[in-house]
Amino acid sequence: MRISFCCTNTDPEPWLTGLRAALPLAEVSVWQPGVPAADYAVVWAPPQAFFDEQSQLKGVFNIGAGVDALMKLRLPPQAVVVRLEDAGMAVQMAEYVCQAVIRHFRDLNAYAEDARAGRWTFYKPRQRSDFPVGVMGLGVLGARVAQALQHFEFPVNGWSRSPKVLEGVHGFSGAAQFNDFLASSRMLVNLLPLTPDTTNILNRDTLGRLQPGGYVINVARGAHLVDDDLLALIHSGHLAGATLDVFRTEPLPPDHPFWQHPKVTITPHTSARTLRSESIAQIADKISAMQRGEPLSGIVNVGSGY
Ligand code: NDP
Ligand code: OXD
Repeated sequence: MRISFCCTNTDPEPWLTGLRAALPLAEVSVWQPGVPAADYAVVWAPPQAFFDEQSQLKGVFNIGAGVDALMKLRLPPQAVVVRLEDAGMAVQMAEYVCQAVIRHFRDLNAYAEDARAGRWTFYKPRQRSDFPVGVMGLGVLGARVAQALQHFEFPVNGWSRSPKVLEGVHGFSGAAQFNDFLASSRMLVNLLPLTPDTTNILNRDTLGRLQPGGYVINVARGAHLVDDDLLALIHSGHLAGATLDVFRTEPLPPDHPFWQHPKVTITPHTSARTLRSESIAQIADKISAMQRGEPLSGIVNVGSGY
């Protein structure tokens, strides 16, 4: 069995070592034009030339949860596309989102600023019931985030394409219930995949439907958010601010207004990092299962784009 590794911005050596250790019978190598045909591919944002040449692949394993970069390419039609499921990302996402929610709810940015200025100031405690959190996307990551937020006793709403029942979460589904979901939420967490249906979904109209003093946490993809609409709604006072981990252009361009905005907190696409050893173990297990002809979870539905 041959495995071809084609991941942009990734040091291949530790991945090759890990994959060879987990699958000792496999020949694992970095893709270069002209290398022999492989059975499986391990990829992150590969070039189109990779699939044009490796058109016989049986399985394509994405070393991330989001497959939007892959979905823009022409893929071999017989290849099964598999994305990472959790692999250590869900707990990271839960801790990141909970800290962003709590930081806003508890006025911790204001306290940090006061401390730097030598001010011993108190802010009035807020009612948790006034801060319902809406989680967009109740998949592997969104469901874990919704569960973690409940530990801090925030009211939690969830929105997904198909109806989902999660204990303690007020569920909404489909386009028909989207406006009700937004109107029931003050803080909004985006954990949707980027697809044609969800591109620009965080815009002036949708964010304008959040409860006044709304707060946006985007940890999915930059192209979900219309940057200028977010800034306009913060400027108008309808939104209190945002925590953003993902951007239309990454790295965020130096002249982008998000860098200096006092009400926008940014991090460099780091809310849930791909963990190498967990990911290799998951991918190796799935390649072995495929070799044995067993069913797999985490298969991407290319028609729906996630
Ligand atoms: P999943 O595929 O497990 O979950 C996706 C969820 O979104 C599902 O609940 C799905 O609904 C819902 N959904 C999809 N399309 C729509 C739609 N049109 N309307 C309403 N709901 C919709 O994905 P994960 O939870 O594993 O990952 C989510 C995203 O998080 C990734 O696609 C990626 O972009 C991002 N991500 C970001 C990271 C970072 O570091 N910033 C790290 C990892 C991932 P249904 O349940 O009905 O299918
Ligand atoms: C992912 C990511 O999709 O890192 O896994 O953004």
